[in-house]
Amino acid sequence: MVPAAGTLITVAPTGAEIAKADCPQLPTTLAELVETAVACEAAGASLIHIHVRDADHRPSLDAVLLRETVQAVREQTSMVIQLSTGGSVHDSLERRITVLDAEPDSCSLTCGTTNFGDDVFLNPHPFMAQLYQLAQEREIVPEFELFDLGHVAALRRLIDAYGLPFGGKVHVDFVTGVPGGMPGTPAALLAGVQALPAEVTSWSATGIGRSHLPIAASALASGGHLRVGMEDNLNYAKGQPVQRNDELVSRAADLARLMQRPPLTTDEARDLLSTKERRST
Ligand code: KMH
Ligand code: ZN
Repeated sequence: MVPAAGTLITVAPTGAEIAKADCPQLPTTLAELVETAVACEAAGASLIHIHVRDADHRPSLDAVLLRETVQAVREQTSMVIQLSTGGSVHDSLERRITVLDAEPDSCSLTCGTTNFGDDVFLNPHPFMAQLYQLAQEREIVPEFELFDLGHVAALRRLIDAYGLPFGGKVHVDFVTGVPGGMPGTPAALLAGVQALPAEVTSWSATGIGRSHLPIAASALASGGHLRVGMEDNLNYAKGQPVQRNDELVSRAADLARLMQRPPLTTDEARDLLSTKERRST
């Protein structure tokens, strides 16, 4: 892997787990999401990982909402747009795969089933294989989400069976600290990094909750990129709830600059991931 000179900062602003009623500052409407995207791009994010919510602020995989969201964020920012295919733990595999119809630049692709708190986040191999091949066909770049060390082996199996993603790059994201997945510790993260297949061209990491900052620091120190956002962490510091996603992005950008690996521009992010140009000129 070529050492990264800059830092890809991904923002995951909403997620599917937190209720609006419990966290009114969570961006759940299209207007809030677009406003968040614009602020996060200005703060240094170049990739946005999106889950959409319906009019009642509940997680949704509605095709119209997804299309409208991709279109609006594409019009208002130049960030790489990644739609979640993970959805919520209650979404069916059949519905989750339809997310690609909204023509995002990128999609998440989780490399295995994981205990997710008291729930199960289901990703059987045939689903992963189907999603991977559909992403190749639609020229959408997958981001392989690795919640556990075994997911690295599942990624190896996918590449062996189906070759490289569209664009030829392989970008993975370690999601650490989920109750049931790999712990949010530097040791666990580095074990995952050391096991990555040679085909991987870049990796990022996020730590859920309290592991957010230690994982960000470990990733930066080890040549990785960063994912931050309210999907993963609702506290800026002890006793200080996050008010806006761009607070987390600004802090990540400061850390990256401090480590002499400044945030990538959106064009640099597109190069890193080899996404297809879908913006109209
Ligand atoms: N909401 C989690 C069950 C993804 O976006 O692909 C799954 C998730 C991963 O958030
Ligand atoms: Zn997600």
